[in-house]
Order: sequence, then C-alpha cells, then structure tokens
Amino acid sequence: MPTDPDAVPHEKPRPDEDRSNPSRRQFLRSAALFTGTALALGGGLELLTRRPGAVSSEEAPELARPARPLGPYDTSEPVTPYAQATTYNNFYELGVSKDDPARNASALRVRPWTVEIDGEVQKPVTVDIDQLQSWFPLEDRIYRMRCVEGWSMVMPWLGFPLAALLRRVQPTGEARFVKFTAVNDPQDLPGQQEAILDWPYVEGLRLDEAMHPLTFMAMGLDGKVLLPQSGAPLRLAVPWKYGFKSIKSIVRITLTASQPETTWSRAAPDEYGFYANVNPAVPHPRWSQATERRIGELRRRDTLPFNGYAEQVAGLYRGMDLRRFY
Ligand SMILES: Nc1nc2c(c(=O)[nH]1)N[C@H]1C(S)=C(S)[C@@H](COP(=O)(O)O)O[C@H]1N2
Ligand SMILES: [Mo]
Repeated sequence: MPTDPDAVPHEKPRPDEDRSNPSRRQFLRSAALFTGTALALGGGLELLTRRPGAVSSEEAPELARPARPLGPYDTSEPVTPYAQATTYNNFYELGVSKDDPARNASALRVRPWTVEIDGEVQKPVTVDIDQLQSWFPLEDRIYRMRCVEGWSMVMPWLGFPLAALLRRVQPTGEARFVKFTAVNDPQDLPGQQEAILDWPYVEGLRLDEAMHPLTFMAMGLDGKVLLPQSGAPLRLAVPWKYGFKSIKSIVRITLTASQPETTWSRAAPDEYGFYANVNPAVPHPRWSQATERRIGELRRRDTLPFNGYAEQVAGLYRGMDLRRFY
C-alpha cells in the first residue's frame, strides 16, 4: 500500500503515451492567434473571452467583478495559489501526469462550444457557451476540493448554481438524475488517443444533489476565465464529493429517470462508487481516506466528512448506508 497516496494516481496501469503527434498539434495551435471579443454579461459584469488555450496562465483574461464579503458557502481558508491550481491537474483527456493538462492545454479547443441539455426536461436546448453564460450572473464560490488520491486545494470559482440552469429547462416529473458528458475529440486530445478510460468522460448526480445550492457550474477561477486544464469552458464543482465527480469541459447535460453510468465506477466499480461523497471513515481499497495533503502545505491534515460540508449536505443522505453507497 502506498504511504503517500498523493504520489499514486487513481487509475489503473496505462500504456505509454505517444507524445509526438500531440506536441506537433499543440505547436500548430499555439501558433494560431485568437482574436479577443468582449461581451456584456447580465449583472453588469464584463467578461473578456479569448481562447484560453492561446494564453499562458499569467495572461489569462480577468473577469471583472465587484469585491464582496465571504458568502455563506465560502471557506475562509487560504486559496491555493493560481500557479499551482493550474499546473497540478487531473484531466486525463489532456494526459495522465499532473503537469500534462497545462502542457497540452492548447489541444482543447474551447470556442466554438455548444452545450446540449436534453432528456427528461420540458425545454431541451442546445446553446452556445457564451449565450449560456449570459443567462446567469457570475457568482464567486471559494470551495475546498478533495481528490480521492489524497490531496486537496481551495479553489475560488466563478460561475452559477447548476440549479439555476436546471430550473430554466424545467425537469419533467420523470427526472431523477443528471448525467454529464465531457468533450469528445480524439483527433485533438492526446489522452483520448489512449485507452486510459472509456471516452467520453461521463459523470452523474442525483437530481436533489444537482439542485443543491452548493452544486456549481464553474466558468472561471481566481477572477479569470477557466484555462483548458481547469476544465474550460464549463465544469462542475461539487465540493462535498471526491474531485472526479467534478467533470470538466462539459458538452452535454442529460436528465434521466435512472442512475447513469459514470466513468470511474465503470472502470473500477470496487474502487469508485456513484456517490463518491468524501468520507474519511471509508478507505479506498488501496489507500486510506483519513487524511489529505493541501497543495502548498507539507503536513497532512484530517479529512472531514463530506469534505467539511456535512452541515449543508448530510441531510441528502439520511437513512442511507454510506458504506454501501460509497
Ligand atoms: N473531463 C474530465 N473531468 C475531470 C477529470 C478528467 O480526467 N476528465 N478528472 C477529475 C479529477 S480525478 C479531479 S481530482 C478533478 C481535478 O480538478 P482540477 O485539476 O481543476 O483540480 O477534475 C475531475 N474532472
Ligand atoms: Mo481526482
């Protein structure tokens, strides 16, 4: 058993990567300049959209927003430095090493981008990402993020509650779950040229989890438009669940009557369940979940039930055996 889960990726063994083609594509992409456009947002905010793949972390466009006091859902813990949050990532479509997603970022084309919302809804829609963003004022949320590998961060997201989007499309009486599908572009995404996982990456939530006010759709981080490695242009942030639930680069949201299959529970059903609520009392089969290392810190700290959000979310699971529904 590994002594430092941080050092052990949570996937099974993988084939060697062929980096020759991806790096050539990356070079060609980076060479192409992207013209910026400004667009007005509801709530009087202004967002500068450029293709984030074409900019370095330091130059990511700022999302102007008013300074504000901490809200009821924010942690007051120190935020993980942006340089670390954008260079230490899990995003297997862009490679399996922690620094692969940043290095291969330009392989992800984030415009044009459409999101399809379908299934058990009265108003299905396929919408351009910039239009989708204009529907909702951007909010800040400073959330803890705990990866099942045993490391954690504090992420200052910008985005909107998933509930606002779901209300807009009006779930039918049959809707019980929400399925999310990530980008599928094996031509361009180096990780999708490998059989690391079944592509595209899919995730799911129960409808009441999806409607919870903590469940957030992020489009920005630390005042800037999301970089590809963070899941641009649209990702989920569910702070009381292990990080793999927070699917990146979403292209489709489908409301369903039955529980959807999810990528990690399909890959290793004994290791990853559908719920994946952070639970220090239930070890992963190959390592303990009792403690974690906050990125930027040396000493490990205790992991909290529901990642510290028990007060807000434990009620969703009343009467459920959380060892069985892991
Ligand atoms: N599409 C997609 N989403 C994904 C992943 C992935 O490989 N592909 N990795 C997940 C895992 S395991 C974690 S811990 C978080 C990491 O988010 P971060 O890199 O922004 O910290 O993204 C999650 N979302
Ligand atoms: Mo993770």
